[in-house]
Amino acid sequence: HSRAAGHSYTKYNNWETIEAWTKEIAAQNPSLISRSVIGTTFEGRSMYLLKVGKASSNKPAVFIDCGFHAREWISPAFCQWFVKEAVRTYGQEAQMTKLLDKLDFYVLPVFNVDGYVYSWTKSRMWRKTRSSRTGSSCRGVDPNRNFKAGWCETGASKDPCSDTYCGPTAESEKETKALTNFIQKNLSSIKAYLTVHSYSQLLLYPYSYSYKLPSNNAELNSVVKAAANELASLYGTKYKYGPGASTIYLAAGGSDDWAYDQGIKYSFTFELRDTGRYGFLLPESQIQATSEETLLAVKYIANYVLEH
Ligand code: ING
Ligand code: ZN
Repeated sequence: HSRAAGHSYTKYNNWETIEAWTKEIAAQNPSLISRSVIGTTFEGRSMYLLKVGKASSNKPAVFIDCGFHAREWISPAFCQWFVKEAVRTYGQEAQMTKLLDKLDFYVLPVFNVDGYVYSWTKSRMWRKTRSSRTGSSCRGVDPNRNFKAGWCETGASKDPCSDTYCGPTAESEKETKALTNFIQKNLSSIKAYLTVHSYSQLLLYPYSYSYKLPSNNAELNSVVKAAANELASLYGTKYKYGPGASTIYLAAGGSDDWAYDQGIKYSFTFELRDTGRYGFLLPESQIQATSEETLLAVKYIANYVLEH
């Protein structure tokens, strides 16, 4: 397990601690984890990606990112938990062993690193990236409005001061570009895309940029229904599920819609606990339960993808 100074799976860790953790967990589990850098943020920080799985040729992959939005701290906490559980239960638990033998998980523990740091040091409720542009003193772009998927057509703002600012152009953000580059380079192996947000307890699939339904709507609906049942089986936590537009709201430029339109037919957005009592300020005492229940849903989806 990780011995990064001050790191805890049941606490929210700051960026410096998470960064050290990515290095440690990879160093301590060389046969299961390798670390790479897929890009650099606006402020110059590294975007680390952990590839988790037993080495073997031509494996399919499941991509999971956390920390799109700075204030959604439970999301990076889940990605860390996921990696810990993968290495802890490999060779111990049948399902995880099978998953890691047969597929790779690409885990991006914090996508919006600059925003995450800002939410720790300056403004707890920060959401966006931290990029600046000429013509406005407001900073940041909503990374989940910045993808080339009906970009800025609906449910997004052209005002740089808005929390849902879509950016000056699609993929204007270095963080967005790093992710789309990686996924496009690895499109032949990536079978599923999972992006983890909070809060609202939802399991969403495309589309969010329009009310149109994906071609495999019926299949995706049965997958999220079963995944939500798995999740609820542990502590009874209830999730709603369905296409983004009709389940929450119309919002263009999201990463799940973009990934789906790239041909990744299993593309999902998780909105973790809670439903608003604590909202983004989910207490650390709920990290373990939230992560354990979410893990069941993720494993269900990964196993489904492996068998289809
Ligand atoms: N919710 C997401 C948001 O970016 C979403 C919901 C999902 C929008 C998929 C578009 C596509 O608004 C949170 N909490 O960030
Ligand atoms: Zn979010």
